[in-house]
Amino acid sequence: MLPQASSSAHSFEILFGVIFWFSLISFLAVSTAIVFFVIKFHRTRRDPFKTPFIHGHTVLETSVAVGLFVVVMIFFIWGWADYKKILNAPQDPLEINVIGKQWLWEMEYSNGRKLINEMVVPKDEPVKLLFSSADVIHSFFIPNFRLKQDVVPGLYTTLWFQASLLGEHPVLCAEYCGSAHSKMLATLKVVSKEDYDTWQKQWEKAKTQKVEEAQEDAASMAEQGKGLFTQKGCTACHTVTGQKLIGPPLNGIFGKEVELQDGSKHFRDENYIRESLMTPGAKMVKGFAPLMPTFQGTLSDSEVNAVIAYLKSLKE
Ligand code: HEC
Ligand SMILES: [Cu+2]
Repeated sequence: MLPQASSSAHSFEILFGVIFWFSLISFLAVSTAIVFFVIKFHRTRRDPFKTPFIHGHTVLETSVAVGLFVVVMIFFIWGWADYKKILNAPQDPLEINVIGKQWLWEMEYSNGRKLINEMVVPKDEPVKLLFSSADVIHSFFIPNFRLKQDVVPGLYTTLWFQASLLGEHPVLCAEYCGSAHSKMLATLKVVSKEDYDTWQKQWEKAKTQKVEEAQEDAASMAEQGKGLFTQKGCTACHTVTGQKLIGPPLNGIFGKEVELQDGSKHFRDENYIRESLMTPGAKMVKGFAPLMPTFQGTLSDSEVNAVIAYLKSLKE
């Protein structure tokens, strides 16, 4: 059996066991009874007697029906009581955003720290996961915790737990989501509260240092943006050398004004570029046709940031 690594794992497993063994024993009892009756009441072709007419037995039938109803209600009420415990998280849990996308899990902590396919949580502390999907339906499944939650596009779903066992626990995607579905794996690391705090503090310290090296960072982001510019097909319509194609050239545009179709002028800042990518029709550059496709859903937030950094880095 898998280890029971969360506060709810034990009670779920007891209920699961009760239902499993009850079903298995009932199944064996019914099958045995069928075989027994088939043999006992078997008649050969030569047997001259017709099957006797059997009258119903109201008391027996009613008691079987009532008995089964009671059993089902016990399972239902028991299951509901357990389920109610995982419905609402206790006050002030540690919240982690989890984004499911083809084919990885992205975790984002409230301090901005992002991890791919890896989650670190403190032991014995309530943790609440807030799920969203970037594409199709996924399902976040932690077998050792006996917990699973669907991750649905356009909808926030949640799950909370209290990890009770230090160590690494596998996380799987439990909803078929495309060709690499089976590789959509993550690791959930449970560490002590002290280790968790130092883990976060170290990162926060490193981040502050990084801000000081922001210059270098911007350069690498621009580099990433340059790659995306070719990968995402921008080069089909845009140059960065001043020539017009289907779209206007994009060198040296950042921070300058653009003349729009209706004759008005607009300052090209980050929001303008972002809007050009997400809703290209919102502000049309004068002299061009509305041919740019939207990159909503194709470019992630951080990719848009990289493209902006690249456009910023281009001089006239
Ligand atoms: C199918 C052709 C096409 C593709 C592909 C395309 N664009 Fe465009 N783009 C245009 C056209 C046409 C315009 C001008 C009309 C408008 O404003 O929508 C434009 C406008 C823009 C503008 C505003 C330009 C200005 O002078 O203010 C930006 C920024 C831009 N595109 C960036 C991109 C980026 C980045 C990509 C790739 C991720 C991209 N475009 C892909 C056709 C395209
Ligand atoms: Cu998936």
